[in-house]
Amino acid sequence: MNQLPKPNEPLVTHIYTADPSAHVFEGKIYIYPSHDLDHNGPDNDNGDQYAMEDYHVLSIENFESPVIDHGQVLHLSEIPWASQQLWAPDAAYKNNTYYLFFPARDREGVFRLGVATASSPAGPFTPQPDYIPGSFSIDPAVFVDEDDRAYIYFGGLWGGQLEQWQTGTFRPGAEGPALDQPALGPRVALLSEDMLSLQEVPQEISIVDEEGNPILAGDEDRRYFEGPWVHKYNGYYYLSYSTGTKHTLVYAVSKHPAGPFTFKGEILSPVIGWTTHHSIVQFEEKWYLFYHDSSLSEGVNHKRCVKYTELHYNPDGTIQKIHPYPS
Ligand code: FUB
Repeated sequence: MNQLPKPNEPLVTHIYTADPSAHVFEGKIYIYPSHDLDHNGPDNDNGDQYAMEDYHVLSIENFESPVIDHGQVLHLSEIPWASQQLWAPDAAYKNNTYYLFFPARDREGVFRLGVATASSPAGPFTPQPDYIPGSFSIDPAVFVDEDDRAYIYFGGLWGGQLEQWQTGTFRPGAEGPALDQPALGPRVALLSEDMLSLQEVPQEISIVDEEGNPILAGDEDRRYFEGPWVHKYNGYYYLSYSTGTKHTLVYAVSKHPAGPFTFKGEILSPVIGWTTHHSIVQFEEKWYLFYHDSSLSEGVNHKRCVKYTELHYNPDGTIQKIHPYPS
């Protein structure tokens, strides 16, 4: 029987995978990635090359066991409102149900967030007939807090259309803030008890520096681009995300799930390929970072591979920076 690949190596090689959202469900680690298509079409800043059409679920029993691919758990053709591009998903468990949250373009080409349900973490997932009302942009990440409240974080620049939602309604072609103005933040909203709708209008999250000044749009080393993930450690909420143009993962912390979050530093230095996108999960006593790069395709931006590595905290709660290509 195959063993788990080593840290910083592709988790699977029979398909291209990206955007891994890892969770511990039923004592195992389940990974909900995007499934990249193996095509040779054009590559642009709108992200047209990310033309994904379905989702697979991966799982590992522990860090010594092989990866199981549970196969296709949801296809674009089963989602009545979606027209294309099944981008980064996440999963959550509540009400004895597993929920898969995912972005896709609707019939007008606008990114929305959908939800599908299953009785098993390995799916298959049954989509709701329409997208979540009031949802927009990409990269949903759902955090269920200790009090059982579930928050959905989302948003991405450029092809993810967040700039076009600054006023709360969709303004095609709208640009982001000037470089000396506060950067756009991810959005957060409380989910309804049944996890199928938003309980409130999404709020913008503020990310500030140690002096409380907002991170500016021109500060590409620190400003939010896409791929939010929230986890809790020692009573603090950690918001981690991708800087996009700098190809790094960074994080900020807060005492409150909706922030403001104080910027802390880099988690992962630049990867091979344009995007990286991640999740952070505790399994038994250790913490792990799941992320992706394009090493499996030798650098093709939309043919990515999911990887993992151990993540360590310093005594003051800061995260030790990880190098994706240790020598
Ligand atoms: O996988 C498509 C998009 O690329 C995701 O939604 C982004 O986070 C980036 O990884």
